[in-house]
Amino acid sequence: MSKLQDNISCVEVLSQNECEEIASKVLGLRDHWRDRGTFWTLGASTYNDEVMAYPGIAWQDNAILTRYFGKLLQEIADGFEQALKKPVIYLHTHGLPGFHIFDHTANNLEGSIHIDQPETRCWWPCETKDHFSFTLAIELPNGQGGMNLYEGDYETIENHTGPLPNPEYMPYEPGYLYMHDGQIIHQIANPIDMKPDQHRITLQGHGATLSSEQVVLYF
Ligand SMILES: O=C(O)CCC(=O)C(=O)O
Ligand SMILES: [Fe+2]
Repeated sequence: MSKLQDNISCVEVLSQNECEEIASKVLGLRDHWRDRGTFWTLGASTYNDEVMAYPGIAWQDNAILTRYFGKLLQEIADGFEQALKKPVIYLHTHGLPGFHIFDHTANNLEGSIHIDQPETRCWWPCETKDHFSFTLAIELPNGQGGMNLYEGDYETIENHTGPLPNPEYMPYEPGYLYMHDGQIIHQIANPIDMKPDQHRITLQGHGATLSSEQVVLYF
C-alpha cells in the first residue's frame, strides 16, 4: 500500500557533529530569535511576518544568518543545484532559509494542519512555478519529532467539524533533509514532551523557480 510519506524525499546532508555544532550556534543566538507565540524563528518567515514587513525583517535577519550559517546555506544551495540541475540563488528581497525553534513551552500544543503557500506572501520579479518546501532536522528531543501527514483534500480538512482522520506520522532524523511540494496536508509533530533543556530545531525553507529557470530558496 502506498504511504503518504512516499511523496516526501529525504536525503542525509549533515553529520551528527555538524548538527550539534549548528544547534549550539542557534541556541547561542537567542537574542536574535523572533518570538512567534508558541515557538521562535531565527530568520524572517513569509507565514509569520506581515507581507509588507517581510523584506525589511529579511534584510535584518539575513545578516545574522549569513554571518553564522553562511557555510551551511552555501551547502544547501549547492545540494539543491545538483539535485534539481538548475542554478540555485538567494534573493536579497527574501528571507534566507532559517530556523524553527521549539522548547518545552510547546508541550501539548497542536501544530496547525496546513499546506504551504509561502509564494503568495512575498513579492516576485516574475511568475514563479515548481514550488516546494524542505525541512532539515537539526536537533530533536530524544531524537523524536517529525511531521503528521493527512490524506484527503485540504478544503475538507480545513472545514472539518467532526473528528479528523488519523494522520500518518513521518519521523525525522537529525541531519536529514525532507522535501515535498507543499501540497500534502501536514502538521509539525512533537510526539514527546520536551524537558526544560531540550529543543526541536529545524532549518526551514521553500523553493520557487523563476521564469529564468533560477531556483530561489527562501523562508
Ligand atoms: O518543522 C516542520 O517539521 C515542518 C514545518 C512546516 O510545515 C512549515 O514551516 O511549513
Ligand atoms: Fe508546512
